[in-house]
Amino acid sequence: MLFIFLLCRAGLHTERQSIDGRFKIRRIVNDFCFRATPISTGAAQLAWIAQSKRNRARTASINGSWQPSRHKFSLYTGNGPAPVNPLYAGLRGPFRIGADHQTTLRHRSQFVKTRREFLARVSMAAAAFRVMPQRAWAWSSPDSALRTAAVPGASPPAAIVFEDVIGASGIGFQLKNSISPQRYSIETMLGGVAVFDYNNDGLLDVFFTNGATIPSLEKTDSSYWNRLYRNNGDGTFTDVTEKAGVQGVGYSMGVAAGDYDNDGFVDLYVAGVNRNQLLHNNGDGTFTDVTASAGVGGVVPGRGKPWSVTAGWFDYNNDGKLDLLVMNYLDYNIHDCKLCSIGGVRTYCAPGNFNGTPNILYRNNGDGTFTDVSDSSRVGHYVGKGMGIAFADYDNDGFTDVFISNDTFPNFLLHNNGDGTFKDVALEEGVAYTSDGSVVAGMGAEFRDLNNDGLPDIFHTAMYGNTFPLYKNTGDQFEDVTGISGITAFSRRMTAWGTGAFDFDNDGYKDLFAAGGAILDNELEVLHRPTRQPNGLFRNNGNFAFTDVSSTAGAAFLDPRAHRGAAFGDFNNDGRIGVLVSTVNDKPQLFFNRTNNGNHWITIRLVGTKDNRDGLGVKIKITVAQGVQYNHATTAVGYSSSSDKRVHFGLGKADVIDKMELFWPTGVKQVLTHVKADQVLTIVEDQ
Ligand SMILES: [Ca+2]
Ligand SMILES: [Ca+2]
Ligand SMILES: [Ca+2]
Ligand SMILES: [Ca+2]
Repeated sequence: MLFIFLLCRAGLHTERQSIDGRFKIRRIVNDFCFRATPISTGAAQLAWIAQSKRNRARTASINGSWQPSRHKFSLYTGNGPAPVNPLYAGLRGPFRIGADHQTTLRHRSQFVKTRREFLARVSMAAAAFRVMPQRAWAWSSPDSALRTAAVPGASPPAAIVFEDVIGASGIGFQLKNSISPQRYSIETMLGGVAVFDYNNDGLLDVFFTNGATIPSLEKTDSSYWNRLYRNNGDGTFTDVTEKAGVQGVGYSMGVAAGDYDNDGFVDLYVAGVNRNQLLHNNGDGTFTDVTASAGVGGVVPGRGKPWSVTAGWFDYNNDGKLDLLVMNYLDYNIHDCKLCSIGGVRTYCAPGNFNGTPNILYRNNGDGTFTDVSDSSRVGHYVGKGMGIAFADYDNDGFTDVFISNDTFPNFLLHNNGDGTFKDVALEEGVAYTSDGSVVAGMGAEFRDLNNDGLPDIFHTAMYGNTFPLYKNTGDQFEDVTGISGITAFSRRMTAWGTGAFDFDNDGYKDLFAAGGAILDNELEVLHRPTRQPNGLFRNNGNFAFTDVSSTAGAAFLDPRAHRGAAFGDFNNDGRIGVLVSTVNDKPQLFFNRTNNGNHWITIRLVGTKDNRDGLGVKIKITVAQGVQYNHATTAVGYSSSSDKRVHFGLGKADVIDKMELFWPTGVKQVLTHVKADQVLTIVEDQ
């Protein structure tokens, strides 16, 4: 250890040789150094150790460093297939080719002035190399301006309290994964839920995805059915699964709710291991499986039907019709897959044992059919191991962008170019890796404005030993503010899946929820860590300062379980946001929010006319006496789950909204003034 420490002090961690023999040593040193090295002021370094896809035995590395004091950009590559020309395509300035296949490029002064530009250069070089990143590290400066917004001397706010009402709800659902002695990876990954109003009575209904028998992957009896429960409005729910015809097929996993045909009734897309399903809501309490006629079965040309974990609805081309993003996870075949053990005990394999699979983007043609545009949009070109999808127009250019949290793989931030194409800008925007350059096990994702500046921020859950990264959108770039957020202590010792940013105490700041649960069912036995874990709740104090308030959220909230998907909505329209959480091989939790602080609220139900009927993608800005707030309409939240499409704001002590501005994706701007608080308000898009 002392030896490594001395190497770090001596600066060997910036050693740029990439001869095979030294490679391992450097990686070991790097693994230590990025933790041991203090954050340097403004400097950014990034080492991208990569393997050639074409020849895995040979290794290429791309290393770069940027320091504002020197305005220097260096880029080194070496020891790979060395496609020199594509590497320098688009790069200006002098470069020289060194010995030992090492190519060196230096730029001095004025050329690369910002960290963002530096990262863009490295990203471009990596793309030219066609390499897969394995590890990177970077340092960024801490933001000393970030402080808690708590007022000195103010009394502490009332606790956010949840009551689990599942017992009296009449919901008898049990999530069934068919656990096997072989421990097939799919078994630990299920559990998506949806919260949506299928019958337009103003009450949120709930939908559960469910597993199937293994290895057939068929729902051989009713215990494997997906389930829909109608909300009766009195705290009870009625099982309408059979009447609605939503029992499902295959080993189901995720769900996305959206009215794709603009008929006023919300439809469902169910993603699964072997079958995906589009269920059209007929408006009479029944659904019809239209997967085949719509052309959205989830088949990737040349690959068959990969394992889908979730999907999301959004209008990427602003034509008023909801399009569908299907997220695929590992390249996995239950009949011919790797099996894993720890200490001789069979466990679920880590994702590193499998390749990723491309995601699919379906464009809505408006006639009940969809066209696979994965290739032309480039969405299918970015192959990761996605678990979370979240939508927001992070750069306010009018087109909805996509964040994808990848499992032990750099995240994607797919910028919507507005011309039908997307580009992954995660590295240069600063959300591919954490601030210490780590790739974490990205799970559920959220993409909303957390500090009320109109710029959507990014949060995602991860596994034990990682922190749950929190990225602040600065308007120029994202900055990892996890370290000053107050969530690290909790997140380092937890694994979490579902997540969401909702203002649970209606004080004007969106709080964070995380559904806890270990990945392995035998985690305690093999890793000596709790298998069952409680949920986490973090109160937003403003300025990215959060307080872990899990312990005061109610006894049921702390019940440790194998939690998975979570969906959010106000089940009884009292203005307080509740949570539905699934649990592997157990009943779900249905949390009604019992927070009692007298704060005001408003929930906005959008009706698009020119835009998509659900109003997904609509940005809303409200102004009250205490300040402004922003939110946008989306159902893709957390892990494999779908939340209420309605847009909720907590208003604190304000009982009137002075001004409400709505920005519809197709360009309509609508302004309302002096809007009364404490109501579910329907707003129809101006013609
Ligand atoms: Ca309903
Ligand atoms: Ca569209
Ligand atoms: Ca955008
Ligand atoms: Ca709050």
